[in-house]
Amino acid sequence: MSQKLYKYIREEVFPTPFCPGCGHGILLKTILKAIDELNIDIKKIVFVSGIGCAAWIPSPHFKADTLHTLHGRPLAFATGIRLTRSDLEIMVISGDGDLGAIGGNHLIHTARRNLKIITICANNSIYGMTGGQLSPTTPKECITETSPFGNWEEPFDLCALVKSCGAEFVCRYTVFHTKPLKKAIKKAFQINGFSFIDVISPCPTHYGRRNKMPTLYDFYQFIFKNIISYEKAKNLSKEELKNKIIIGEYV
Ligand SMILES: Cc1ncc(C[n+]2csc(CCOP(=O)(O)OP(=O)(O)O)c2C)c(N)n1
Ligand SMILES: [Mg+2]
Repeated sequence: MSQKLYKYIREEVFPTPFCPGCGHGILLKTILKAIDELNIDIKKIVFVSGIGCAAWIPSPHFKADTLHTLHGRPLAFATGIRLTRSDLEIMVISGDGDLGAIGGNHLIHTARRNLKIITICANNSIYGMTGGQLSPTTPKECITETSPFGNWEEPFDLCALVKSCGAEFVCRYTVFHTKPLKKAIKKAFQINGFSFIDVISPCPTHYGRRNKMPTLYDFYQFIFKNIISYEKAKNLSKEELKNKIIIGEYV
């Protein structure tokens, strides 16, 4: 982390709770970089998170107002803030399980209402904090704690879901795409509606270890072998898109 960003961090929380190779730390830095480059006073942003490793990105790390809420409920809290404080920016940062599973209803209805809330999903395709159970974004056939013979469920494309509900700005990048990711976070601050940024973030400890990708480098290779742009993906069949990671702007 560059010295410049230390002013946004509660130094007493280091070393971080993240495991070696976890992508959530890269996302943490990219969010702070975007805020720093926009010159926004971090005290004018309320960060809201649910429960999970991803929820630890803002709280306890950010030296700002943070609400560490109930599992699945950050968007409900964020809605309350939006209705009462139009002067503040609101950024929800949480996991694929928190936003897509237990919080799935809040996600679709906040997108439908198109409230001005920036939502960043740190998507590691697993319930990381609780030991690696499958989540709604776990790819088919992946081994998890609760699918030892492979996941047979179709995963959710959270971007497609949120887009269909009426969100204003929807995109996906990975933690290996820090430049477009930072640009997207900066853009989200200019959007006068609901923004959803899905960020593919490796979890070597629970996801990688069980799926022959025990290091961050393994994920790096896997991701660059399987990424495809949203524009190209539009013309491909469901079969051709199997296990592909679609990146870019959906809306
Ligand atoms: C009501 C409730 N149900 C279940 C849990 C247990 N729980 C805590 S975090 C979590 C999953 C977190 O997964 P995700 O949101 O993807 O975050 P990650 O840890 O993967 O970053 C679960 C099931 C809880 N805390 N509260
Ligand atoms: Mg997760």
